[in-house]
Amino acid sequence: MKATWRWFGPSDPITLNDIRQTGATGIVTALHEVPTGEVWTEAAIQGRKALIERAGLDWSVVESVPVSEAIKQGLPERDTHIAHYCETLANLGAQGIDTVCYNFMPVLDWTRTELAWPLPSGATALRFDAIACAAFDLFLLKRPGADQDYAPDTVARAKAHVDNLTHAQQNALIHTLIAGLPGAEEHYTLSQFRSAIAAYDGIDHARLRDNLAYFLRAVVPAAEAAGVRLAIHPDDPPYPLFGLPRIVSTADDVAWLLDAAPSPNNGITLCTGSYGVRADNNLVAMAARFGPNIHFAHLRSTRRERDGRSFHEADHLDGDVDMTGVIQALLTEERRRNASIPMRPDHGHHMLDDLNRSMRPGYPLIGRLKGLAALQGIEAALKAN
Ligand code: CS2
Ligand code: MN
Repeated sequence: MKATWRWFGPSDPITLNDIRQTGATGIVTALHEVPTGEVWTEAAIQGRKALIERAGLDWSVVESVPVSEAIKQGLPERDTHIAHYCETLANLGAQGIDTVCYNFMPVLDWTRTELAWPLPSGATALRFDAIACAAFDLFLLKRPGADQDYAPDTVARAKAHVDNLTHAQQNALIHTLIAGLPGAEEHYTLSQFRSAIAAYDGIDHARLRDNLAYFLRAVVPAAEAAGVRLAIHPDDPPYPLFGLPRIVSTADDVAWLLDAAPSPNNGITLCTGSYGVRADNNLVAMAARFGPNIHFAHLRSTRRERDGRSFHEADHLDGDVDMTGVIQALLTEERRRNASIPMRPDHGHHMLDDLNRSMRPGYPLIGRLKGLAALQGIEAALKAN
């Protein structure tokens, strides 16, 4: 596999020279400074690519070219945004950048309730506590109709949870949930978040699927023409939140997506940590079944907690994901296509000197370095057999 590392651009405290020492040879990045819906010019792409290449690395994957809310909601401006998206794909292809990750999650990108959950070792992990999330939804956001989405005992536990929080802790929870984790393009205050959700009134699972199909029917031919592979990232967590539909959470969703615009260029990011939160997603089976359309892999492992909805980010080899089985399936696919699949360690624990430095939640230096080393060890062992 092509070992890659997510780099957030020139402002990232982890420099390209640092990344050279991690064992990664490819960079995963985006022009985060370009507003969603606008074109990435070939000159801007070329400039960023040259910076990466001067450090002795390649720009392997774009994560992400963000999809606008107008496209997700099917608003009239979507056609302009889709035309810009196609132009961006053409410009990336012209620069030889051939893999593009994106997601189709309404309003929020990935979501957690705790950014520094202490592990027994002294390192910290990201965690999603379904009760804390319900507490936010019911008692801080006060979303109309939210009480109908939760079982009575969840409402009671959420109430107890919020009553136990100080004002500062409540604000921290709000901030963690909606102010935007690394890579998310949208950042909300409470009132902005309420209006963003209200915009989805009348957009159910079926409508959102129609909007994704409309997008795919336009961008997949453009990706083919540009020589670019599209790789949709799954919903994280892989189920609806705040009454918003989510449509990229299961193997059936992937089968639907591939069928909506059949093409080798219409593919997925196999994010094992995201899909792995659902016990009904068999990651090894998914890696084998969708192999030809897997264009990018995010390898990390999550551990489900008692209620089946809460989870934390485990060590890369220690969660609910059969990482060895997944890597084996990806290596089989690499042999079939005679080309390597880019993978990154996705997130990592904050540990050792990570705890003394200011680093993006989930994107520490040492924690990801440890994850990458473990993953590469598995790959080497499997290849030696
Ligand atoms: C997150 C997101 O789980 C993840 O990988 O770090 O930033 C994710 O990369 C984006 O949602 C993909 O579009
Ligand atoms: Mn991921």
